[in-house]
Amino acid sequence: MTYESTATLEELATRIRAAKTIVCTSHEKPDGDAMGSVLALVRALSPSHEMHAWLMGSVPPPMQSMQGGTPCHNIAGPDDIPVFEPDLVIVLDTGAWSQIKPMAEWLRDRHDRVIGVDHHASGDDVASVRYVDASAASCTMLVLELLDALQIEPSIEVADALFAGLATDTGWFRQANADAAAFAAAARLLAIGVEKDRLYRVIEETARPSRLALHARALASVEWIRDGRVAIMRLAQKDFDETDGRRSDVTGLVNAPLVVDGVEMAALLIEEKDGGVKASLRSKPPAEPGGPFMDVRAITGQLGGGGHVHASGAKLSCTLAEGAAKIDHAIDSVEL
Ligand SMILES: [Mn+2]
Repeated sequence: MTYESTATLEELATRIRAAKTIVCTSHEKPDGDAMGSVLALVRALSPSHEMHAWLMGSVPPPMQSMQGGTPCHNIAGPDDIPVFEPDLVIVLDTGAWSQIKPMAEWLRDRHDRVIGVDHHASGDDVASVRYVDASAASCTMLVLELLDALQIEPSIEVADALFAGLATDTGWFRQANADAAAFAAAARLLAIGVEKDRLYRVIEETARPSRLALHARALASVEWIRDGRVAIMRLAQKDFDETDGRRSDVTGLVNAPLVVDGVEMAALLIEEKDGGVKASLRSKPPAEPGGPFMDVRAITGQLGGGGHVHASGAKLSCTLAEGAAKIDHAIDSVEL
Protein backbone atom coordinates (compact mmCIF):
# COMPACT_ATOMS: atom_id res chain seq x y z
CA MET A 1 0.00 0.00 0.00
CA THR A 2 1.06 3.61 -0.42
CA TYR A 3 1.52 5.39 2.85
CA GLU A 4 0.37 8.92 2.13
CA SER A 5 -2.02 11.49 3.52
CA THR A 6 -5.67 10.58 3.19
CA ALA A 7 -6.85 13.83 4.79
CA THR A 8 -5.74 17.43 5.23
CA LEU A 9 -4.79 18.88 8.59
CA GLU A 10 -7.98 20.98 8.36
CA GLU A 11 -9.99 17.77 8.14
CA LEU A 12 -8.17 16.29 11.13
CA ALA A 13 -8.82 19.54 13.01
CA THR A 14 -12.53 19.16 12.28
CA ARG A 15 -12.47 15.62 13.72
CA ILE A 16 -10.72 16.92 16.82
CA ARG A 17 -13.19 19.79 17.30
CA ALA A 18 -16.10 17.34 17.08
CA ALA A 19 -14.68 15.08 19.84
CA LYS A 20 -14.99 15.50 23.59
CA THR A 21 -12.76 12.70 24.86
CA ILE A 22 -9.45 11.99 23.08
CA VAL A 23 -6.68 9.44 23.60
CA CYS A 24 -3.24 10.33 22.21
CA THR A 25 -0.66 7.60 21.74
CA SER A 26 2.49 6.77 19.78
CA HIS A 27 4.92 3.96 19.08
CA GLU A 28 6.27 1.56 21.71
CA LYS A 29 9.22 2.76 23.80
CA PRO A 30 8.52 6.40 22.96
CA ASP A 31 11.49 8.52 21.89
CA GLY A 32 11.69 12.29 22.21
CA ASP A 33 9.51 12.90 19.16
CA ALA A 34 6.85 10.37 20.14
CA MET A 35 6.76 11.73 23.67
CA GLY A 36 6.87 15.36 22.51
CA SER A 37 4.03 14.82 20.03
CA VAL A 38 1.77 13.16 22.60
CA LEU A 39 2.55 15.67 25.37
CA ALA A 40 2.15 18.70 23.09
CA LEU A 41 -1.24 17.64 21.81
CA VAL A 42 -2.54 16.56 25.22
CA ARG A 43 -1.40 19.84 26.77
CA ALA A 44 -2.70 21.99 23.93
CA LEU A 45 -6.15 20.37 23.86
CA SER A 46 -6.65 19.92 27.62
CA PRO A 47 -8.44 23.25 28.08
CA SER A 48 -11.08 22.25 25.52
CA HIS A 49 -11.14 18.44 25.67
CA GLU A 50 -10.84 15.53 28.08
CA MET A 51 -7.36 14.36 27.08
CA HIS A 52 -5.61 11.05 27.83
CA ALA A 53 -1.94 10.25 27.10
CA TRP A 54 -1.36 6.52 26.72
CA LEU A 55 2.23 5.40 26.24
CA MET A 56 3.13 1.90 25.06
CA GLY A 57 6.07 -0.14 26.31
CA SER A 58 8.81 1.05 28.61
CA VAL A 59 9.35 4.80 28.75
CA PRO A 60 13.09 5.68 28.87
CA PRO A 61 14.07 7.84 31.91
CA PRO A 62 14.80 11.03 29.88
CA MET A 63 11.34 10.73 28.32
CA GLN A 64 9.80 10.29 31.77
CA SER A 65 11.41 13.54 32.87
CA MET A 66 9.76 15.29 29.89
CA GLN A 67 6.37 14.30 31.30
CA GLY A 68 6.48 16.88 34.08
CA GLY A 69 2.99 17.31 35.49
CA THR A 70 1.20 15.75 32.51
CA PRO A 71 -0.32 12.43 33.58
CA CYS A 72 0.52 9.51 31.28
CA HIS A 73 -0.86 5.99 31.42
CA ASN A 74 1.53 3.15 30.61
CA ILE A 75 0.41 0.22 28.50
CA ALA A 76 2.76 -2.78 28.50
CA GLY A 77 0.14 -5.17 27.15
CA PRO A 78 -3.54 -5.35 26.22
CA ASP A 79 -4.49 -5.92 29.89
CA ASP A 80 -3.27 -2.43 30.75
CA ILE A 81 -5.74 -0.71 28.43
CA PRO A 82 -8.31 1.17 30.51
CA VAL A 83 -11.98 0.33 30.09
CA PHE A 84 -12.81 3.57 28.36
CA GLU A 85 -14.34 4.52 25.03
CA PRO A 86 -12.87 7.80 23.75
CA ASP A 87 -14.57 9.73 20.95
CA LEU A 88 -11.27 9.90 19.10
CA VAL A 89 -7.82 8.25 19.16
CA ILE A 90 -4.82 10.07 17.68
CA VAL A 91 -1.80 7.94 16.77
CA LEU A 92 1.35 10.06 16.44
CA ASP A 93 4.83 9.51 14.96
CA THR A 94 3.99 6.03 13.63
CA GLY A 95 1.48 4.26 11.45
CA ALA A 96 2.94 0.77 11.64
CA TRP A 97 1.18 -2.15 13.34
CA SER A 98 4.61 -3.56 14.30
CA GLN A 99 5.27 -0.51 16.49
CA ILE A 100 2.00 -0.49 18.43
CA LYS A 101 1.55 -4.14 19.31
CA PRO A 102 0.19 -3.70 22.87
CA MET A 103 -2.80 -1.74 21.52
CA ALA A 104 -3.08 -3.18 17.99
CA GLU A 105 -6.25 -5.19 18.57
CA TRP A 106 -7.91 -2.42 20.56
CA LEU A 107 -7.11 0.08 17.78
CA ARG A 108 -8.35 -2.30 15.06
CA ASP A 109 -11.68 -2.57 16.86
CA ARG A 110 -12.02 1.23 16.87
CA HIS A 111 -10.62 1.91 13.40
CA ASP A 112 -13.23 4.54 12.45
CA ARG A 113 -12.30 6.59 15.50
CA VAL A 114 -8.53 6.45 14.91
CA ILE A 115 -6.74 9.29 13.11
CA GLY A 116 -2.99 9.53 12.48
CA VAL A 117 -0.26 12.13 12.09
CA ASP A 118 3.14 10.84 10.99
CA HIS A 119 6.39 11.79 9.25
CA HIS A 120 7.59 8.30 8.35
CA ALA A 121 7.80 7.15 4.74
CA SER A 122 6.11 3.80 5.37
CA GLY A 123 3.29 2.49 7.49
CA ASP A 124 -0.03 0.64 7.54
CA ASP A 125 -3.74 1.44 7.67
CA VAL A 126 -3.69 1.92 11.45
CA ALA A 127 -5.70 5.13 11.20
CA SER A 128 -8.95 5.56 9.27
CA VAL A 129 -7.63 8.93 8.10
CA ARG A 130 -4.07 10.15 8.34
CA TYR A 131 -1.83 13.09 7.59
CA VAL A 132 1.64 12.03 6.49
CA ASP A 133 4.53 14.31 5.53
CA ALA A 134 7.82 12.44 5.23
CA SER A 135 9.66 15.70 4.53
CA ALA A 136 8.98 16.94 8.07
CA ALA A 137 12.00 16.64 10.36
CA SER A 138 9.83 15.52 13.28
CA CYS A 139 6.26 14.59 14.02
CA THR A 140 6.10 17.57 16.38
CA MET A 141 6.57 19.81 13.30
CA LEU A 142 3.28 18.38 12.03
CA VAL A 143 1.62 18.71 15.43
CA LEU A 144 2.57 22.39 15.34
CA GLU A 145 0.88 22.68 11.92
CA LEU A 146 -2.15 20.87 13.31
CA LEU A 147 -2.35 23.34 16.20
CA ASP A 148 -2.20 26.16 13.63
CA ALA A 149 -5.12 24.54 11.82
CA LEU A 150 -6.95 24.44 15.16
CA GLN A 151 -5.96 28.08 15.75
CA ILE A 152 -4.32 27.19 19.05
CA GLU A 153 -1.18 29.17 19.88
CA PRO A 154 1.30 26.93 21.77
CA SER A 155 1.77 27.70 25.47
CA ILE A 156 5.28 27.40 26.89
CA GLU A 157 4.49 23.84 28.09
CA VAL A 158 3.31 22.89 24.60
CA ALA A 159 6.28 24.61 22.96
CA ASP A 160 8.67 22.68 25.26
CA ALA A 161 7.25 19.35 24.10
CA LEU A 162 7.25 20.37 20.42
CA PHE A 163 10.84 21.59 20.62
CA ALA A 164 11.98 18.41 22.39
CA GLY A 165 10.61 16.27 19.56
CA LEU A 166 12.19 18.45 16.90
CA ALA A 167 15.54 18.64 18.66
CA THR A 168 15.85 14.91 19.35
CA ASP A 169 14.72 13.79 15.87
CA THR A 170 17.31 16.08 14.24
CA GLY A 171 20.19 15.21 16.61
CA TRP A 172 19.83 18.69 18.10
CA PHE A 173 19.71 20.28 14.64
CA ARG A 174 22.88 18.66 13.31
CA GLN A 175 21.42 15.95 11.05
CA ALA A 176 20.53 16.27 7.37
CA ASN A 177 16.80 16.57 8.18
CA ALA A 178 17.36 19.83 10.10
CA ASP A 179 16.24 21.98 7.19
CA ALA A 180 15.00 25.56 6.89
CA ALA A 181 11.51 24.58 8.03
CA ALA A 182 12.94 22.87 11.13
CA PHE A 183 15.00 25.92 12.08
CA ALA A 184 12.01 28.21 11.42
CA ALA A 185 9.86 26.10 13.75
CA ALA A 186 12.66 26.06 16.32
CA ALA A 187 12.92 29.86 16.15
CA ARG A 188 9.18 30.21 16.66
CA LEU A 189 9.24 27.87 19.67
CA LEU A 190 12.28 29.59 21.22
CA ALA A 191 10.45 32.91 20.88
CA ILE A 192 7.61 31.42 22.93
CA GLY A 193 10.15 30.86 25.70
CA VAL A 194 11.54 27.35 25.34
CA GLU A 195 14.68 26.99 27.45
CA LYS A 196 16.77 24.80 25.16
CA ASP A 197 19.73 24.45 27.54
CA ARG A 198 17.47 23.14 30.30
CA LEU A 199 15.78 20.74 27.85
CA TYR A 200 19.17 19.50 26.64
CA ARG A 201 20.23 18.79 30.20
CA VAL A 202 16.97 17.02 31.07
CA ILE A 203 16.93 14.88 27.93
CA GLU A 204 20.58 14.29 27.05
CA GLU A 205 22.57 14.61 30.29
CA THR A 206 20.95 12.11 32.59
CA ALA A 207 23.20 9.10 32.00
CA ARG A 208 24.59 6.74 34.62
CA PRO A 209 28.32 5.87 34.88
CA SER A 210 27.50 2.57 33.13
CA ARG A 211 27.04 4.56 29.96
CA LEU A 212 30.68 5.56 29.90
CA ALA A 213 31.80 2.02 30.71
CA LEU A 214 29.79 0.66 27.78
CA HIS A 215 31.03 3.43 25.48
CA ALA A 216 34.62 2.56 26.39
CA ARG A 217 34.01 -1.09 25.47
CA ALA A 218 32.23 -0.26 22.23
CA LEU A 219 34.97 2.18 21.14
CA ALA A 220 37.62 -0.42 21.98
CA SER A 221 35.80 -2.88 19.73
CA VAL A 222 35.85 -0.71 16.60
CA GLU A 223 36.75 -2.65 13.50
CA TRP A 224 37.68 -0.54 10.46
CA ILE A 225 36.75 -1.99 7.10
CA ARG A 226 36.52 -0.70 3.55
CA ASP A 227 39.75 1.32 3.82
CA GLY A 228 38.57 3.01 6.97
CA ARG A 229 35.33 4.27 5.49
CA VAL A 230 33.21 1.96 7.64
CA ALA A 231 33.47 1.39 11.40
CA ILE A 232 31.75 -1.54 13.08
CA MET A 233 31.41 -1.75 16.86
CA ARG A 234 30.18 -4.72 18.89
CA LEU A 235 28.72 -5.12 22.37
CA ALA A 236 28.10 -8.59 23.79
CA GLN A 237 25.58 -9.41 26.49
CA LYS A 238 28.47 -9.86 28.93
CA ASP A 239 29.49 -6.23 28.33
CA PHE A 240 26.11 -5.17 29.66
CA ASP A 241 26.29 -7.64 32.58
CA GLU A 242 29.79 -6.60 33.66
CA THR A 243 29.06 -2.86 33.55
CA ASP A 244 25.56 -3.03 35.02
CA GLY A 245 24.62 -1.47 31.68
CA ARG A 246 21.20 -1.10 30.15
CA ARG A 247 20.09 -0.74 26.59
CA SER A 248 19.24 2.90 27.24
CA ASP A 249 22.93 3.49 28.12
CA VAL A 250 23.99 3.09 24.48
CA THR A 251 21.50 5.49 22.87
CA GLY A 252 23.34 7.53 20.24
CA LEU A 253 26.59 5.62 20.69
CA VAL A 254 26.45 4.37 17.10
CA ASN A 255 27.34 7.89 15.92
CA ALA A 256 30.68 8.04 17.77
CA PRO A 257 32.95 6.78 14.93
CA LEU A 258 31.50 9.38 12.53
CA VAL A 259 33.75 12.04 14.08
CA VAL A 260 36.68 10.43 12.27
CA ASP A 261 37.76 11.95 8.94
CA GLY A 262 37.02 9.68 6.02
CA VAL A 263 34.45 7.57 7.83
CA GLU A 264 31.19 7.42 5.88
CA MET A 265 29.26 4.84 7.91
CA ALA A 266 29.16 3.44 11.43
CA ALA A 267 27.43 0.35 12.77
CA LEU A 268 26.76 -0.83 16.29
CA LEU A 269 25.95 -4.51 16.80
CA ILE A 270 24.39 -5.53 20.07
CA GLU A 271 23.95 -9.11 21.18
CA GLU A 272 20.34 -9.58 22.31
CA LYS A 273 19.43 -11.31 25.58
CA ASP A 274 17.37 -13.91 23.73
CA GLY A 275 20.02 -14.47 21.05
CA GLY A 276 20.37 -12.69 17.75
CA VAL A 277 21.88 -9.31 17.05
CA LYS A 278 20.41 -5.82 16.82
CA ALA A 279 22.26 -3.76 14.23
CA SER A 280 22.08 0.06 14.11
CA LEU A 281 23.60 1.88 11.16
CA ARG A 282 24.36 5.56 10.61
CA SER A 283 25.93 7.41 7.69
CA LYS A 284 27.14 10.92 7.01
CA PRO A 285 25.17 13.14 4.65
CA PRO A 286 26.97 13.93 1.36
CA ALA A 287 29.98 16.25 1.67
CA GLU A 288 28.45 18.45 -1.04
CA PRO A 289 24.75 18.72 -1.91
CA GLY A 290 23.84 15.92 -4.30
CA GLY A 291 27.14 14.12 -3.69
CA PRO A 292 27.58 10.43 -2.91
CA PHE A 293 26.71 8.93 0.49
CA MET A 294 26.10 5.50 1.95
CA ASP A 295 22.42 4.64 1.94
CA VAL A 296 22.10 2.63 5.15
CA ARG A 297 18.40 1.98 4.53
CA ALA A 298 19.43 0.03 1.41
CA ILE A 299 21.96 -1.94 3.48
CA THR A 300 19.59 -2.90 6.28
CA GLY A 301 16.87 -3.44 3.69
CA GLN A 302 18.86 -6.39 2.39
CA LEU A 303 19.01 -7.78 5.92
CA GLY A 304 15.28 -7.55 6.59
CA GLY A 305 15.42 -4.18 8.35
CA GLY A 306 14.53 -0.62 7.42
CA GLY A 307 14.73 3.02 8.41
CA HIS A 308 16.00 6.22 6.84
CA VAL A 309 18.87 6.74 4.36
CA HIS A 310 21.21 8.01 7.11
CA ALA A 311 19.81 6.04 10.10
CA SER A 312 18.53 2.51 9.94
CA GLY A 313 18.49 -0.80 11.75
CA ALA A 314 17.88 -4.52 11.46
CA LYS A 315 17.46 -7.57 13.65
CA LEU A 316 19.75 -10.42 12.65
CA SER A 317 19.58 -14.08 13.66
CA CYS A 318 23.29 -14.73 14.06
CA THR A 319 26.33 -14.10 16.24
CA LEU A 320 28.08 -10.72 16.52
CA ALA A 321 30.91 -11.84 14.23
CA GLU A 322 28.47 -13.14 11.63
CA GLY A 323 26.49 -9.90 11.90
CA ALA A 324 29.59 -7.85 11.09
CA ALA A 325 30.28 -10.07 8.07
CA LYS A 326 26.68 -9.72 6.88
CA ILE A 327 26.87 -5.94 6.99
CA ASP A 328 30.22 -5.96 5.19
CA HIS A 329 28.67 -8.14 2.51
CA ALA A 330 25.51 -6.00 2.20
CA ILE A 331 27.64 -2.88 1.64
CA ASP A 332 28.79 -4.31 -1.71
CA SER A 333 25.48 -3.37 -3.31
CA VAL A 334 25.54 0.28 -2.19
CA GLU A 335 29.26 0.99 -2.44
CA LEU A 336 29.94 4.68 -2.99
MN1 LIG B 1 9.78 10.95 14.81
